[in-house]
This record gives sequence, structure tokens and C-alpha cells, in this order.
Amino acid sequence: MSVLADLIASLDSGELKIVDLTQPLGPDTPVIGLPPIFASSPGVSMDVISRYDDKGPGWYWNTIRMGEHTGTHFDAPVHWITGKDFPDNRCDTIPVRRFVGPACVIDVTADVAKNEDFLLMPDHMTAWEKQHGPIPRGAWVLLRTGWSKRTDPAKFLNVKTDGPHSPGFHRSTSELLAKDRDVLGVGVETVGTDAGQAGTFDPPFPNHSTMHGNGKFGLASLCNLEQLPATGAVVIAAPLKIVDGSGSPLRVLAISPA
Ligand code: 23J
Ligand code: MN
Repeated sequence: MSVLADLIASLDSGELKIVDLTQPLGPDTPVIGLPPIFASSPGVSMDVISRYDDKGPGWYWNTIRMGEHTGTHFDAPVHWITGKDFPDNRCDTIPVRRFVGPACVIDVTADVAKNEDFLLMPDHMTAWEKQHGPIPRGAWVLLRTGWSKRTDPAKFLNVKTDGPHSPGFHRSTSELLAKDRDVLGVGVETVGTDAGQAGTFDPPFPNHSTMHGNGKFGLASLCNLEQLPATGAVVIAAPLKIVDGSGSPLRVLAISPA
């Protein structure tokens, strides 16, 4: 067990740090907009149950209501029709070992600055692997786009007359990562794990379709990815144990070299 004692000692000495990859969750949290023919997901609302008052003189607590896919959140395979029949495909049944894995951070900030509809291609991944080594099995692949710096919700969602515009994965890259590299899943800084225009792609939302169709996960609305090395960090992303849950807001933590 010396590895765990060493972990605590390294955190205490500052050799390792905990990086919070989570956005604040509250009524101002932006929510994905789908075409109006589809049902939409409610944002966060909160109501005070009591706050040291006649409803509860010694205690403060709130009621919260939101869609499962709100803010920094986890996508389980059952979220998508392609993943609906996998065993252990929902928030309460996924084996907890699968919430922890090494992080591979793909920095495409410069590409996204030039093209907000940038799609990560397989040749970009293989170039990354030439520099940093192969993506190990069971990794979290995190797409660093700089998108979390868009603190204005309108710029974060970036909806134009033809729909939202934001970066993501090309279908062939999702297939490479899910089938060949056998990742845990992918994480992004944008509101969803598909590109903004992915509703118009064939098939629609190819990253959701491919990841969940291979039993893999998604993490959306991450931040602070620039605080992580390309390799060498460990990510812990454990959703709430919602019975039959398709996803959940969560606190995503990375253990990283300082
Ligand atoms: C439902 C339909 C399309 C999308 C999404 C949900 C998400 O991004 C999500 O949060 O899973 S693109
Ligand atoms: Mn989601």
C-alpha cells in the first residue's frame, strides 16, 4: 500500500496537485439547445428549504432540479440508442473501476482559434501519439479546445442562424478511440461531446453514437485542461448513482504532476 502513502505524501509536498476540471453548477449554467421539434432539458433551479429561519432554525439546505445532462456532466452508454442494450450501461450499474483512468490531453486550441467548427481527425491523433506515445487502454481522452474560456453563455453555446458552432470529433476519430484504443471515453470543454453542427452530420451526433455504441462514456463542459500535462495525470469522474440514470452532473478531479 506504499503507493497510497506516497500519493498523500506527494500531495502534501506539492509534487502532485489536484486539478478541478469542473465548472460551477447553478442557475446560470448554460444548457444545450436542441432543434425545437425535440424536448429540451431544463437548466438548474434551486429553492431554499430552510436557512436558519422558522422553516429550520439551525440549518440551511436547498432543493435542486435540473436535467441529468447539465453543466459538467457524465454521459453513460444508455444515454444513446446505440448503447441502450449494453450490460452495466447506466449510472448506477457501471463498475466503479471504470471511472478512473489516465488522462491523454489533446491540445487543439490553436486549430479551434482559427475554426470554431474544428473536428479532430485520426491523423491528428496519430501525430499526437508519435510525440507522446500510444493512448493506453482505459484512458480518458480530453480534447483541450480553450472553449471553457468562453464565460459569456451566448459565446459558449455560440448559436447562429444555422444552429450551434463548436468543435468536436470526426466520426472516424471517435471510432479509432472507442474501438481500437479502447478508451474509457472522451471529455470536452464544450456543452456536449459532439460538435455544435453534429446534428446535421450523417449519422447525427456521431461521437455520441460511436462512443455509447461501444460502451464508452462522455464528459462535457470540462475546464482547466490547460493545467494538465499531455500525459501523466489521472482523472476520476464518478457520476451520481442515479437509478437508471443516463448521465449526471459530477465533480471531475485530476491528480497531476504539479
Ligand atoms: C441529447 C441530444 C443531443 C446531444 C446531447 C443530448 C448532449 O450533448 C448531451 O448532453 O449528452 S448533443
Ligand atoms: Mn450529456
